[in-house]
Amino acid sequence: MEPLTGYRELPADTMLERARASYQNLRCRRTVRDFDSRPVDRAVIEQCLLAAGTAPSGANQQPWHFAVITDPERKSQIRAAAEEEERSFYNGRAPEEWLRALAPLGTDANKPFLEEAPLLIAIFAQKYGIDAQGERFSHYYVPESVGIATGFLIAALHDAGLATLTHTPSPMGFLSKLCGRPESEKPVILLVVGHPKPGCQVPVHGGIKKPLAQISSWF
Ligand code: IYR
Repeated sequence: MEPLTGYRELPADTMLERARASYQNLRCRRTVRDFDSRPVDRAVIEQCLLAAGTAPSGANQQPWHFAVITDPERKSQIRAAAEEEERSFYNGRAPEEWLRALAPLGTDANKPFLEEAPLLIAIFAQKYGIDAQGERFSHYYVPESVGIATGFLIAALHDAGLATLTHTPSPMGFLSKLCGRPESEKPVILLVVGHPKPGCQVPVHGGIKKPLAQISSWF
């Protein structure tokens, strides 16, 4: 054990002020699909990845890996593979109900942002660990842990003035090969990161959030 050093209690009014500021910052985040190609400083991304890596995880096993792709050739390969999957998704594989749910977003099989955005972060979940002897060991609460770390990452990128798209080409197995990741890891999210294109438009639908009374209850 060691002393808890990072925590400091805040006066009640400061607490409320900061909680409000945090909400006001996060409520401005919008998922963007139209990216400028301006590059982003690697040091900024590294700080955001470090922030993601502080997330709580099952048994502190940190069962995640973030593969950052900036190389145009690799981005093109990812776009080609993703669009192939998306074409089959939009042209038959997706059930009607799913397509109806997506209609307000206006998405289709075209994914130019996969080449236009300066960087893509492929997020991998480590289904199990491999020890120094090459033996497998169990990881616990993997989807929850990776989801929390991804949330931290999105919030850190937003705070740094970057826009993101939580993209989920389905299936996305092609990312394992393109990023050279082992069988023990499953790609779960392809986060598109960069600056929004000037004049970028976003769907009205995405900005409508459920009210507090609907998303919470108190006992
Ligand atoms: N992967 C597809 C479809 C898609 C699915 C969901 I759920 C979304 O919130 C958005 C899109 C695509 O990227 O177009």
